[in-house]
Amino acid sequence: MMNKITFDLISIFPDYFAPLKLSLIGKAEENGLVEIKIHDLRDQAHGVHKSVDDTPYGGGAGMVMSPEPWGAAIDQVLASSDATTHELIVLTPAGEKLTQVVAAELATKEHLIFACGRYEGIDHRVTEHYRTVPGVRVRELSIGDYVLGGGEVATLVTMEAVIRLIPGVLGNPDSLVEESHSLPENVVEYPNYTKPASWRGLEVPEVLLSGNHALIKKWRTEQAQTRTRKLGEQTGE
Ligand code: 6GU
Repeated sequence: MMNKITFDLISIFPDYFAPLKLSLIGKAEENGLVEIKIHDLRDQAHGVHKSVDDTPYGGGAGMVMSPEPWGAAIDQVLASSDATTHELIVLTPAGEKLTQVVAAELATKEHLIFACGRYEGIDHRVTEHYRTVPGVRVRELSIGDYVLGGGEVATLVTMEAVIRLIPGVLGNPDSLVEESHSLPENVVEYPNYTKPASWRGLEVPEVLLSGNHALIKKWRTEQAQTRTRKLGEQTGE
């Protein structure tokens, strides 16, 4: 049997993960390629108000997530896992940028734990503590240079990027091979067309109808290079 990757997601909004039942990821779970377990952080909050946050030491705006519920939730996930190594992924705009290289690396792991912070983030001692726990690797990840309300959507993005790279998940693995040729130097693909050959007065480029595979390959490479150069001009790279 293929070794399956287990994903444990910890959040105060478990309903955010409903879309994981759909499409590619839903199919991957049905086929036993991944196992996804969702945990409500609030189950680990024990005060009368089941509070998971508090005011920041040193003052300042907003609230900080308390370390105790996070410690309890992560300990429980670790204790119920039979994996030998665990990646504790903490979603934060201050993290390392998620790239295709990072996604490909995560796709080789046996156990991924996603800690979804909200508010101004999680008490710093949580990552500090788990960095000292044997068998646990802590990875702080960001999905881009903008601020989200919490790590849940970033978790969905990261999971989609990772899960499609797991062997057996994609119907046609050739699409992964084509992608890998274009990474990381050249992340932009050539334009794609399908039937009809003429649509609203716009024609599919002749070369793609020619059946000349060498010529098609050359055209696609040129198109991808042109797109990559234009994107670079826009973003100042
Ligand atoms: Cl991982 N979290 C939050 N809150 N904002 C983000 C992010 C993560 N990545 C980009 N912006």
